Amino acid sequence: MKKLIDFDKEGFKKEVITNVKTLYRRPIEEATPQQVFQAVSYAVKDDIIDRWIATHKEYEKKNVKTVYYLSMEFLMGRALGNNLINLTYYDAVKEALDELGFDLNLIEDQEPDAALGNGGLGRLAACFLDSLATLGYPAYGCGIRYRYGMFKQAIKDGYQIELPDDWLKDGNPFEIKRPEYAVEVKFGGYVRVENRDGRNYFIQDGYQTVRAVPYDVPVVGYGNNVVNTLRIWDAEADQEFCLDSFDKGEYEKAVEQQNLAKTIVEVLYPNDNHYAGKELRLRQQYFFISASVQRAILKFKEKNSDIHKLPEKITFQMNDTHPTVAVAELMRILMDEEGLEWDDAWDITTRTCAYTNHTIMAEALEKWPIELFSRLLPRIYQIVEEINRRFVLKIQSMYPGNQDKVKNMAILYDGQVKMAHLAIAGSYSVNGVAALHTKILEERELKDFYEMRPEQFNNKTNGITQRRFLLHGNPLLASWITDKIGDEWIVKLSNLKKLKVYATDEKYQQEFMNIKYQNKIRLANYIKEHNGVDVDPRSIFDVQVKRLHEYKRQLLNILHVMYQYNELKTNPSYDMYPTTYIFGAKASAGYKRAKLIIKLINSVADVINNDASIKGKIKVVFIENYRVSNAELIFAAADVSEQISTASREASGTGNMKFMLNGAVTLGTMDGANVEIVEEVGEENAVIFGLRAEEVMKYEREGGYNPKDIYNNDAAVRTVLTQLINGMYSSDDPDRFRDLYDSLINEDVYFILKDFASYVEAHRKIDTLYRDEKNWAKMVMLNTACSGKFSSDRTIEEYAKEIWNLKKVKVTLD
Ligand code: CGF
Repeated sequence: MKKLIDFDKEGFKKEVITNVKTLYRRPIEEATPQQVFQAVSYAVKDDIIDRWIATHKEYEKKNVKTVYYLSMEFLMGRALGNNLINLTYYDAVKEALDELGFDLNLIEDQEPDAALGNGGLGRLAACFLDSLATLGYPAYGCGIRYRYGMFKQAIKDGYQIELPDDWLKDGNPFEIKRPEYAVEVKFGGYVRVENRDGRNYFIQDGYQTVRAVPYDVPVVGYGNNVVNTLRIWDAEADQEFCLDSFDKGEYEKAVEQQNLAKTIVEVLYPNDNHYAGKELRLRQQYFFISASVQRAILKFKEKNSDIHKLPEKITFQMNDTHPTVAVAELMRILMDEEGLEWDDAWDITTRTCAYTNHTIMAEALEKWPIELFSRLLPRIYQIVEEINRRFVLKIQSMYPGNQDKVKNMAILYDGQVKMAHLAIAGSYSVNGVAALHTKILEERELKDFYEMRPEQFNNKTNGITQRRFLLHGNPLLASWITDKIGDEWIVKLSNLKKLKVYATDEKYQQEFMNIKYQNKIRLANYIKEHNGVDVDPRSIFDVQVKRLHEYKRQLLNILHVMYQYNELKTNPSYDMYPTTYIFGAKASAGYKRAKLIIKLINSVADVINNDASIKGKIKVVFIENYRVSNAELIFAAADVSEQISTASREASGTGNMKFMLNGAVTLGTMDGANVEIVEEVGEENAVIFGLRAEEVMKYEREGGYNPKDIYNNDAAVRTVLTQLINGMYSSDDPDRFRDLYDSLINEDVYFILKDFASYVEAHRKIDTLYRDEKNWAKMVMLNTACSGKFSSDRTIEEYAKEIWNLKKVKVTLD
């Protein structure tokens, strides 16, 4: 691996020993693994700090344009290993710890995942931060320092149980509290208008206040001395105000403020692609947005005197609709605090804000009741009203008499504030996250907005960082690749195409497949340790790991497993390659059907794994508590990547890219970024099935299809469905899975039965392909070789050039 500067191994060892002593009053020999983790992390942080300071000095000297990536979620995972990788010290530190008698892998396992996110959207934000720092682009990630992150999942009797994720219990050695940058955020009260010198001033009174205090977490770029900042906000009660309230005898008010501060950052809402409409959630949104935008403006003003220059120095990139209140907050600051008139403020705002859409799922589109919104954020609501009034006038002048346009595009409609509409009205750029997704936005979901301003729309296909998901997660493959083509792929993933020539060479095929086999053994050991199930690393590892959502169709996957099991049991000549079906997924705590699907998977696993008569031909494993850290092991070990969402529903997907990078074959629908994966690797190196997006959308326009036709005509489907309600997988309660049965037979909103036969066919094809060892090796190697496009470095270059207009900065250490 590339060396940044010479690593002082002896000095590092001494520092670790000293840290253990000063932190815990213990000699290193008596330190617990957690204490060693803390001591090592502090030593690493020491190294990061100089680079962090140097980076910010350089940014200030050059007065650079900065992107503020505003996101409710940053699914960072563990920091230590990733920081070592990006400092290019990983191997050296491993050696140093060996000499001290510790195994770096075990020390890494001491670190809790920073799970401040649900799934794809939050992990994308984390990959983007890694790429921004690696490419040397000035950036802040802005989010919330949730006291409890994504819940820990335990499986009890096959059911998901949610446990609190107390990730800060032992402290976070990498973060730094910055009380000097604290700001005040106001909620509630009323707005008073004061006329001074012929101008109206809008003053919020009678409000509750919360002190937003930032914690900075370093984001280390790979081998370039750049360290950017993830700024996560904590809430504290405003002490001065509280004391004042006590003095005035307003005890309850003071207590209320304490409670508000405590609850606001207490917990991450565990919903992915689903909006719950809870008041606390809106508070969280305004809290971190107001704090981030206020702070960004203050920082801007340290170096710039003309507020009109804001768009030249800042872009606020809004990650989905969650942060879109930023549009109104920026307007508030520009008008109420900077004294600008509406037109001026609007011009600046709409050249500073940009919006990324991540989904077309109706249940994910945020709409707040006006009653709630205006009560909680009275001044912001006034501004939204005025934005809406002007926007509606614009619609009416462009489309006179067309009431449908107003209905479809207004920001305030039917007693609701539509956050996506606010985002689009207030942004200079609107992007989707894969080509197909952007096309659907333009042609269907956001058609009216696209027609109004086509130049505003663009596509930025998602990406993932190869530094975490290959260099750190799959060290064997990483060093094999470096051996073959050098190590530049770490920062330039398109170099992987140089591996194509090895894909037809038997010697290299064997090397590659041997690495896959080692990784399968590593995962098999993990499964044995965590699930107590023996799986055979020679079987096909067929994997579906992602959030549990009906549109992702884990149900289709498990129904197919049930079907295959039936075949094995009833047809003695049924020939199948031994396959291990691996699932990992968290379901939102309140999503009943998703939780029932988890129970079904575990129930099917129970029956099949314990049936000796099938001689281990099928194994089913549900990996508990799927998260970033175990994902790294899983991607490295997969043969088949299940990407089987109903076409049109998965905006992009990013797991699909991580599997491809690690040499797995996609078994998928033509959905999201799967389309581009197939484009890159060729249809012959993936297995595609099912309805296409246009077909799904056509059925939907025409009111769906009739699943009963399939039930009546396909005996295999009928058998599997009957087994959902005849107690085969729920002998103690035959009706347990009736809801799943009913949902399929009555509506089948996600076209599971419609795609079933085609999915069975796709699995047969996988089975045949896998038996042809040489061709399979070639296929998986080509998948790795063709995955270059899916680096988040490529995505970020596109954002930086086409949306943000950022310049790269070089950082040197004196
Ligand atoms: O964002 C998602 C993911 N579930 O978090 N959406 N949201 N909201 C999409 O469903 C994925 O398809 C997408 O890859 C991800 C990041 O853009």
